[in-house]
Amino acid sequence: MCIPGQDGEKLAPEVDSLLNKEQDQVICKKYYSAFTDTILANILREVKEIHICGLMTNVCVQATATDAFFYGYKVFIWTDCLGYRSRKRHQEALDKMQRWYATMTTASKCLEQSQTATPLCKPVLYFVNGSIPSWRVMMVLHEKGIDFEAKRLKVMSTPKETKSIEFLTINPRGLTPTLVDSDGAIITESLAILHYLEQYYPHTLSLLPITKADHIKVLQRVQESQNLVDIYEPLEEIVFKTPEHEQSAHKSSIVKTLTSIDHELIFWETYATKSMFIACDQFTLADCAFYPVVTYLIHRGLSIDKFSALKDYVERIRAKSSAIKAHPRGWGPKGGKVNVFETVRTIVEGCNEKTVDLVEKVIS
Ligand SMILES: N[C@@H](CCC(=O)N[C@@H](CS)C(=O)NCC(=O)O)C(=O)O
Repeated sequence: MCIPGQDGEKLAPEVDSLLNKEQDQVICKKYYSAFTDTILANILREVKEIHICGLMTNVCVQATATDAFFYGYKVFIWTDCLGYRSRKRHQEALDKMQRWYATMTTASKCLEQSQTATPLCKPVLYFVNGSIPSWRVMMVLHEKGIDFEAKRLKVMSTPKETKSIEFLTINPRGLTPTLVDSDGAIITESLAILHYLEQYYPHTLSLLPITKADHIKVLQRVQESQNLVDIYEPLEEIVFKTPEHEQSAHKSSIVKTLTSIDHELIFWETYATKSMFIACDQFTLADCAFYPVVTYLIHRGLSIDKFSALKDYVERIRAKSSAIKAHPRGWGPKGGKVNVFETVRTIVEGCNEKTVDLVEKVIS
């Protein structure tokens, strides 16, 4: 019997060894049909074909195949991967399914077909290296194990590759990330792409929690992650876009911005204290939206030493393989060539003691 927590519930070692623990989703069912009282139909929203194997043919397999047919899938039964007690009942079930709604096939036939099939073209992600929005999308693509082609556009050279005619015809704003999906659908805006990938790649690892309470937190945190980006932005304007001799005119804006960053980080420290990941105890879209933001700021010289839960959180995510794969190319642990936080500290150095103290408190 498959009693939760007991040996009967475990997958056979041959099946277990084929599982990709990071990508494959295992769903426990309580009824004959795998669709009854599970999230299977939700996960397979965009899927057209369903292939069924398992046991027993005339019980769970047949019940699942019947439901799959009524959900509108094209149903395939792998006849060489079925288990049964009575050959007669097994054969009767196969005949019935074949007569009404299912196509009989075998594992080897499907494997052969998948090897000879022309590969589908991959989604293409246009990205700028080290940009927070592109980084977010890469995290999701890697976490969900979606095979994609990454096309890097250079923005430091003139003219910028993001403003080429070719790219502007794909995204008239000339901004990355821009995702061109394998069916030609074009989607821009990092946070919108995150939700798009979750919705249109449902057969991959889900990055949304099942419970309503956690789902709400994820939706909120994804949006909130942009707060920190928007608050920090003036510092980049001052450091990268303002001539050096004019920078000191922005002292009060620097102090205001640093104070706001500190205030914003207190929220994230609280979130990091409450759960394993930034929205709940599951790695979700919220982590993909937020982790690149905080890691970017650290790269630019922000210290989060005083936010111990946040610091632990960053270390935990940094070790994940999706974070390693999505990490901007050429970025080492030492931080960027321009230390924005250090630069603004030197700009406000001439301020009164109270202001300098405040700045020190925020950045160290
Ligand atoms: N709100 C957009 C912002 C996109 C954006 O500003 N992308 C920048 C990189 S951070 C870009 O592609 N810039 C190209 C350019 O400046 O030409 C998003 O979240 O996707």
